[in-house]
Amino acid sequence: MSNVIQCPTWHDISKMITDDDVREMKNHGLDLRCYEQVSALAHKIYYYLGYKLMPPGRSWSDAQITTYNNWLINDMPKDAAHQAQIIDERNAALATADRRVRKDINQLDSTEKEKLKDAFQWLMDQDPKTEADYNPNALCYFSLAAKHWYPVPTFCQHHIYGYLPWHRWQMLDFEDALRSAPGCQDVTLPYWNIETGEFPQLISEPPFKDYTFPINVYPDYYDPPTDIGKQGTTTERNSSFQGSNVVNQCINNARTAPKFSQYNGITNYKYDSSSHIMRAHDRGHVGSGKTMANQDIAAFDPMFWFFHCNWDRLWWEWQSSRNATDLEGFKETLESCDDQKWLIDPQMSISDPFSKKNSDSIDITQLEITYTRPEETLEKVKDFPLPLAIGPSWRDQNDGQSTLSTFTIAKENLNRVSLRVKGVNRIKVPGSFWVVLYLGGEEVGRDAFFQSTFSGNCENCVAQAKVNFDFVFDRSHLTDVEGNPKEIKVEVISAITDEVMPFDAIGNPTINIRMLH
Ligand SMILES: [Cu+2]
Repeated sequence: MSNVIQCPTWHDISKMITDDDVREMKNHGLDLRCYEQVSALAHKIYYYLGYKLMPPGRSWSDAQITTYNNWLINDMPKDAAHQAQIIDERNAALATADRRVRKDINQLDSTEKEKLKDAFQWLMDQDPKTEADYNPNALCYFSLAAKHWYPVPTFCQHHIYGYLPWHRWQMLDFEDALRSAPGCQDVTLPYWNIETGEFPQLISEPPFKDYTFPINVYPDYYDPPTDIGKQGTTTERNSSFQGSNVVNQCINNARTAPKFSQYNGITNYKYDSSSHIMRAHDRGHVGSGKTMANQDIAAFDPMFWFFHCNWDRLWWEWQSSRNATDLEGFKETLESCDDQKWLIDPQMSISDPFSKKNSDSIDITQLEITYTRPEETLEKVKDFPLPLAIGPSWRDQNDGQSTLSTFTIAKENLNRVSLRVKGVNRIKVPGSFWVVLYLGGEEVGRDAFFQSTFSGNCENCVAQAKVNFDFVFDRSHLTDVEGNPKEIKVEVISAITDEVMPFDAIGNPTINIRMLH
């Protein structure tokens, strides 16, 4: 036997035991063909197998020993039915476990840090060694991260209504997995308060520092634009977080959103271009590094979990500020024109592969989750260095135009202009990308879009191929000190390949400038 079995049953274990073994152990009063007898002594047997003391002269291969160890880890299932029963019992035990108090990652004490490391490392140790070993349902780091995008099927929901509920279930799923590590039953997932603008120190330590792909994540039919994600490659991260000012600006705008569609950024099934929480999330991904910027593989970077735990916390913070912490209250934040099927339809509201309903995700107190307040940062995040805002709170489709034949522009709006990069066909860009605005040769702002490198493969992405980017600033920035017009330049740059995309290759977007009023 050369391959490790991730979730073996007694059937698999018993096949590794030879008739010679059975004969020899009979003399010691042990029937190796009897499940009850072997499981009762299973850990002691592991000692002899693990140190290759037994069977004498025919010690097991490492793959066999690991398979046996996997059987122990999974509570020694006898057959498939028993395996299912064990999983149910584990879930029931988890449901009654202590409250999950999720803390700021910078607030963890040394015991909590060690436990978190142990739990991550344990999950990584359970990873498949070969593609044949890969089991999407196995409790291992690779399989848990794989639920996000690659390997197929690609479950994650981005830029659609279910984005926040889906990720809430994903965090819970991952936290449960961490809790199945030996001695880690009460570990909780901490969050990275992205508004600090700095990566937390802990993520520079193993096992959070990086992750090496044990097997290839990409399907055979797809040749990705970079090698990260292929077997043996390692995740890559920026040395420091980039773009925190725009992220913070979007978070602050989202905080004031009265309605969920404005908070979430979806109106009439369409991702809109205002400064909402999904935009903040997208920019956060792209500003974190090559792996986090790549939707295909983002979840394999260990920082992904702390990053996403924070979006869940921010959503809860917003829910709390809107009395939307239970389903009835939450429905009040939906606009009358919003379709609610994604939330309440018995089938459509289910988040695959977690088999959980979006409606059940709304009240996290029912899930025993609480969040501590983030640690106050000593150094206040610097102001945006350039006199430019990215996007108004909610740029209405009609902002900057009038339906009246006679009107006056309010004094405070006389100098406010909005520059919209309109109609970027994101399917034509290989993966996530930056949209950078230059005035007079100087970079004054950048926005980002987060997506898979193979977005043409996703029906949702194809249906929403054209996206817009808004920059809002004072009109005076269009001219230099002598009053001469500055050159206006926009670049669309792939965050995966660093390639600058010519406009005629990305659906000929236009740059529209309007006076806002
Ligand atoms: Cu994400």
